[in-house]
Amino acid sequence: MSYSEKKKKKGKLILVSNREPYSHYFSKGKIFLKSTGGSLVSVLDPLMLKRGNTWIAWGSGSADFKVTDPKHRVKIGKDKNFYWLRRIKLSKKEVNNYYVGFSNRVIWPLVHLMVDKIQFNEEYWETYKEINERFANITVEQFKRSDFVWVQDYHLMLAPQLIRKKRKKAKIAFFFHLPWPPWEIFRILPWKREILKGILGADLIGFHIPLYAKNFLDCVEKEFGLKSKKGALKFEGRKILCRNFPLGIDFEKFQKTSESKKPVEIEKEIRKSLNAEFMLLGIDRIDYSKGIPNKLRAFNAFLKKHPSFQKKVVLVQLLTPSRAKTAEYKKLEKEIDVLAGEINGEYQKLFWVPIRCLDRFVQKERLVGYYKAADVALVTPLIDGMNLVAKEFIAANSKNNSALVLSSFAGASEELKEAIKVNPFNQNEMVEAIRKSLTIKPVTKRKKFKLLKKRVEKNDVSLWLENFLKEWEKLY
Ligand code: ADQ
Repeated sequence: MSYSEKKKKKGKLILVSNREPYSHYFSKGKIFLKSTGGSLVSVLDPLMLKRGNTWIAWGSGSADFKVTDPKHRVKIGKDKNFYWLRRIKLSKKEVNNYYVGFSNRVIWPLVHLMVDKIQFNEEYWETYKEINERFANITVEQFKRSDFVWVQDYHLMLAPQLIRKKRKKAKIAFFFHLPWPPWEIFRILPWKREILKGILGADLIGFHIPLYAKNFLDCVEKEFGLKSKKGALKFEGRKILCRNFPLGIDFEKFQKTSESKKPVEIEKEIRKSLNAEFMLLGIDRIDYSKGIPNKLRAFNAFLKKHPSFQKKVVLVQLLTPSRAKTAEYKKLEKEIDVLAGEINGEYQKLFWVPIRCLDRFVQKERLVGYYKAADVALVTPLIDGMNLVAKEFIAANSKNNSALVLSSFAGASEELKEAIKVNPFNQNEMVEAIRKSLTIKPVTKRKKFKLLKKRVEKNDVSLWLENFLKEWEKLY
């Protein structure tokens, strides 16, 4: 029996997140249900089926409110194993201000240290407050005394405190999926105090790595003059614990998928279509934090510096459309397109195209097929909270014969010690890392890969969950 099962009787769980685990949508006049996917949903969904009360989230699917009851709820699961998905309706304007605006145009660039990209806007902030209030009120409506309330991520940083105001004794936790910036950056936010207070409404605050937890505690100290000891501090008479919980992936699922028939066929099909000895792979959402132009420029410089690799190596770059298709993202999409076009124009030969950009979301089996087909994964974000692509790539390669080039500025870099580390801003280092990844001795490569795999397997998403719940339940 797992830890969470043993503790099941201790109280039910209310999850509060911007994104819903399932959405209903119309297609050809019919209504379909789809999982919104991701490692997090795949681990939180079974947990919720076992001990969930309600999952509160924005109902973003086109048919979401066609299937809900009068209380905007839809039942997920059946018999004893079920939970309610309580959907929150947001108007177009609210989505634009709270989600596209405050979350993605203010907080996202701020925590990714790109201050010149922040679009400060009072209306975004006002709506962010309103929507957090709405999430908090609905949580309180669903709340029973023994419930545990777990708020997720940067869209809902005010919610813990707003819930606390109405339910003083509630057991509240918060997990932040992005990097937390140093005080020198954070302090420019006009609403810094309210945001910190909001998060401090939780009893347990989780980050991916120690650096982010340290930065957060430093901000709290600078803003409120509160000192912490081993991650613990007192705020408004309550004890709060702040710690790191590095998120992992569902290792077993990736490994199993990678050994099944379809990904193996897809792997062969991809390799055949490339007509090259080596395949480099990039998989990123189209976002400036992912450093895609830097990667393409480095590949260009690599081909220039090491012409013997021309006609031998292809970079396959999968691009996932980002959360909100804003003008900034469209600009980046164009930049990537132009860059790839220029590089291809310069080097392309008969039967060899150096860069292939594929702008689409692919199904899991195809994604694993790409991971398997690659000799090297180039995971080179300028900064990233964790980066799950690096971990998925490791789990999906059953032959242990690939190499991972990883940005030192991805949270995953702390754990994945055997990867070839790079500073994505340093082009020479990037070029050298690509060369190294393609020429590394097979024995060394295998040895390093096996070590990486061990880590990803051990620190998988269930361990993350187990550790988080254990720490949280210990507080009461
Ligand atoms: P993201 O910025 O979305 O997440 P990441 O952790 O890499 O970044 O997760 C991306 C996910 O999307 C992966 O599971 C990947 O498989 C999938 N994906 C990407 N492109 C795809 C494609 N073309 N087709 C199908 N699937 C695709 C944020 C933070 C990260 C943090 C996570 C989790 O920015 O730093 O790791 O949350 O906390």
